[in-house]
Amino acid sequence: MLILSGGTGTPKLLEGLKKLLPENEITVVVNTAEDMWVSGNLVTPDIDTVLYLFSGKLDTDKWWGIKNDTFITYEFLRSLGHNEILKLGDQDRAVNIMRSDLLRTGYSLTEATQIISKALGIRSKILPMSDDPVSTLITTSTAKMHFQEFWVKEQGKPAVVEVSQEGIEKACISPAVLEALEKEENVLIGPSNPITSIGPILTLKGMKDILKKKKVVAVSPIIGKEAVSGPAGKLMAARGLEVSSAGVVDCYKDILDIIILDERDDYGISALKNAACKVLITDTLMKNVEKSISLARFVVDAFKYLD
Ligand code: FO1
Repeated sequence: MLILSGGTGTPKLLEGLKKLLPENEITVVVNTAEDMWVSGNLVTPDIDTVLYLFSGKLDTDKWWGIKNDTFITYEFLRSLGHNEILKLGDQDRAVNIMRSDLLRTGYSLTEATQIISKALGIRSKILPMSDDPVSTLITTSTAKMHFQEFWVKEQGKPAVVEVSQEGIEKACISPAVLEALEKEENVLIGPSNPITSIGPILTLKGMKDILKKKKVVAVSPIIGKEAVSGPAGKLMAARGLEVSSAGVVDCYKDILDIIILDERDDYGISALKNAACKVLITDTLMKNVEKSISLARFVVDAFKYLD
């Protein structure tokens, strides 16, 4: 199975999938539009969450960073008056340093990710969506800023006027992702933010045309008129989309075969009664590992409807 991932929603489902499927049958294509250079090193939050999840290192209280990491460098930098936007743990920073060093030596982001992945003992394929830089920018009523500045520094509070992705027109799907897509029939879009986590992957040139030919199942990250977590609602509204599972289906129109809705999502269930895609209903709230595994099982079974 090939999974499109970003943020923290899809990694929760990946936690279940990796317990059900052989690790070498899992390929994760990851959003890179939230990547940011911090103090000279490239931080790739969505890739790292997946790397740390598969290597058993993820801090699953926050769903980013390494569990039991220390923050000695971050705190010392602060004491010197150097305030970083992202609170980077020491081990997490070590991964960022290794990645950035590999990039400076001439490796692509895909190659650097493969090297780190191997060093962490991971057998699943974790692939950045592109080797070209893309940045999600948020325009508020007073400023235009990087996604991390909006989400971490401003705590997602300012009203959002526009969401754009700098570099997306020039960015290409990486050769490794193209190769993986050639081999894989089943594509899962995890319950991540459709605008900033999944949106950049789908906007890459040619991606939607490839996915039209695949079996595509998505799990909605919205229940009723609210996102399960994160800024998805605010950002969907800024794009003029309805904040609902119907709005999610709108984002994935033309490529989606099945949408999985939460059993509490009365609004979505009724709004999608006559949807062009099939609608399946289950408990999608992954409050613990057991819930992640049962949703993962439901997702694996959903693809059988498309055989
Ligand atoms: N999220 C926060 O809310 N505060 C942080 O200080 C923070 C630091 C951080 C460092 C490394 C990393 O890989 C992720 C980090 N995140 C932090 C998470 C990140 O901002 C987002 O949750 C992801 O971009 C999700 O889409």
